[in-house]
Amino acid sequence: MKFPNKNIIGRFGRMMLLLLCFSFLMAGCGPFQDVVPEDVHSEDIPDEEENLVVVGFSQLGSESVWRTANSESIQEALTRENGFFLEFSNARQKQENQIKAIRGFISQRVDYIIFSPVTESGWDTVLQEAKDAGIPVILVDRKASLEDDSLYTAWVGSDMISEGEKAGIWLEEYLQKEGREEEEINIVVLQGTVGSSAQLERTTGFQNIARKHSNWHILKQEPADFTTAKGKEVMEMFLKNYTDIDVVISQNDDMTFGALQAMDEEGITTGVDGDIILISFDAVREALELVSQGIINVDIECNPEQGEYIMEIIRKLESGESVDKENIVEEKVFTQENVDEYLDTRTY
Ligand code: GYE
Repeated sequence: MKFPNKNIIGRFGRMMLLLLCFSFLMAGCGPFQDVVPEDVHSEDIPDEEENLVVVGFSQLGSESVWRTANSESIQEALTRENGFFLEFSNARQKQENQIKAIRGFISQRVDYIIFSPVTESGWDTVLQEAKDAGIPVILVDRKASLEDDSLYTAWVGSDMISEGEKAGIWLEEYLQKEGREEEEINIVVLQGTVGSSAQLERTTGFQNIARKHSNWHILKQEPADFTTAKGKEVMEMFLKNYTDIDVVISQNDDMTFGALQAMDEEGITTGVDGDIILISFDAVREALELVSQGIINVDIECNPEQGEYIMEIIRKLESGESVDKENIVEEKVFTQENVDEYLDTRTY
């Protein structure tokens, strides 16, 4: 076996620990009350013969349609039928909850920890604890900025700098097609959770392109936490402060939905025939429908279906094979021209 410390108590021992932790949790007095796994029931606790791979998953929250699809993809891959016992913990967008969940997984001696870090910094200590316990960590979706890269075994996610660049390149080409490449262009940006990979990298990527255009002016970038409610609030503020917005960039679809409500209330239209150019990220079904209707100009896809990749990585590690450290998922760009052929098959 690859991770020798785990053999000290063996898989059966870990099942017993899991059972013990679970009874604590049910009694409401255990160390994990704040990180109650959502899907664990006493009859689900695996027995020794099943020989399941126990995985603790700290998901950062449930703030967006994308996030729900990401959780589902992982839950659908790491099933009992596929040989896994998955403990799911929702951190509700709080780093402290994720740290608690990870510590809980360590004391249960799970076989693997997977987690999506809400923000990039602040993980060195807890991941060192996981390493010391001999538990491999697989990062999913967002990244962690670590002093020591050996604190995680693999990462599965998107190239979000490239996503930001795709948004910039699309805008470049669009303005050119419209004969507006010389015009002064005012841009506002609804950003995601401050310090998250998605916010940092999409911002950097777009700026990589924007800096080539002295006539593009980013009037304001304001965080709206990836939620519809915040997206609406921040867009209202933009509309109050700026009367000459040409482009709205929203770093996810949920904020876009909120921004659209705010603009609609002011009688402002968006999209191919609208007053404002609207650029979004994620490409969930409801947003793709708005692309098809010409209300969102372009949606840069971010692919949440990462469960299969994680399953493959764990299977390889279980059989002693090496794995790639970085695993980037495939993504497209959707406009009115190509969106209809993908709409039918979009499940989230
Ligand atoms: O774009 C957003 C979510 O980290 C890529 O997080 C993810 C982002 C996604 O809340 O909708």
